[in-house]
Amino acid sequence: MADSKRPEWQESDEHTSTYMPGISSTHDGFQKASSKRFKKPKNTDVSVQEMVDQVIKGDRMMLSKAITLIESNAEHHFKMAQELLGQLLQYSGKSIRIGITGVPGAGKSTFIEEFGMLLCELGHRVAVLAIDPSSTISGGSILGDKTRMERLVRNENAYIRPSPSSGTLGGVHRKTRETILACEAAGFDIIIVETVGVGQSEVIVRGMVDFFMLLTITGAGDQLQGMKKGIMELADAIIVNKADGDNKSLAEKTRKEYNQILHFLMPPTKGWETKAYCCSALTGEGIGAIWNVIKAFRENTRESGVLEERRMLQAKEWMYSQITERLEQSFYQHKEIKELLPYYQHAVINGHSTVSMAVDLLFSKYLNE
Ligand SMILES: Nc1nc2c(ncn2[C@@H]2O[C@H](COP(=O)(O)OP(=O)(O)OP(=O)(O)O)[C@@H](O)[C@H]2O)c(=O)[nH]1
Ligand SMILES: [Mg+2]
Repeated sequence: MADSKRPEWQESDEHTSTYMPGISSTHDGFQKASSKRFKKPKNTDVSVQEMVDQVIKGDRMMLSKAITLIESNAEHHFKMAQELLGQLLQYSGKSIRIGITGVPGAGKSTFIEEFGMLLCELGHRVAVLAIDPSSTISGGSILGDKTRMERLVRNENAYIRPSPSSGTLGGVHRKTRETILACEAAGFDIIIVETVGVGQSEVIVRGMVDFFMLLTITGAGDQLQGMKKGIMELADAIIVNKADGDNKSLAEKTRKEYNQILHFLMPPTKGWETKAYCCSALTGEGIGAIWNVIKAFRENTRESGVLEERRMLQAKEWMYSQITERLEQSFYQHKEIKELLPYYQHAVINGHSTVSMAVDLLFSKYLNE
């Protein structure tokens, strides 16, 4: 690798250096010395520039490395990842970004497999990403699911990436958004972001996609009542899945019930009416019609400018949410604040200080570094 290709910050500090095992650029000195005695490591190290070059050619292995870099929590990897993304940005943005949510067992994985296969057959390249709120707590990951998407996993036009398995929801949010950009730069023109429907993560996914759909099932008289209106208000389509066999007529009835409720809700996308549809992820019936709905949505929102407006707003909101998160981290990790906080908290709880007074004093400390 030519040294001239290295960005400045890579050369500046040997210790926070660019050398990430299995991912990063080569420490030339090390390799020269070591190559005499050791075999060259299997996982050849690569520079950011090489990664960019390969990712934009659509190299999946390099895309995986790039995403691993994006997901890394190490500070110097963060810098590398930003350098990488800075260069990939110009190639991104050209996909349709689709979000899918639904309670466990609604059939999300089955649906994505069937839907993804259809899109691949139509000549698209599909990337499937996941946000799993439980993994941020447990450290586990839902997409052991690769096994449930067997056909899609093997399809060379599909790329499935499990949820980042650690970090705060905010951190996972950043990683997934940046992974979307990397996948787009690698030529994936349809990005599907899946999340289990359990609250906060729907709002996060809604904020990073163009089209958001709620996958649901029948048997839902009570479920309909109990379903948070809030989630329905985020959706551009509601899909009643498992409309097959004996369940078909019930699914149709449920679809109508949803449409009745939707009639009274404010749709999330200007100029687009959210409606309910039926499908069977198992038989594939109705899946093609859902793709037609998404295509119509894209046409409609492109023409009206709503799509562009949404993406601009999303980028803006993302920026502010990152600023808020950084500020919060910086405050709570501040050495003196960490020490003082318990005392002020105690004072507030016991009525010795007003909240405003305590906060004011803490901020004076924080800002007077
Ligand atoms: N009859 C029928 N069964 C389905 C359909 N879609 C999914 N299933 C079944 O429903 C069960 C759950 O499907 P999954 O695709 O794993 O559901 P999921 O939403 O991904 O579930 P989690 O990953 O746990 O959140 C499986 O046994 C599927 O075979 C469908 O359209 N019809
Ligand atoms: Mg699943």
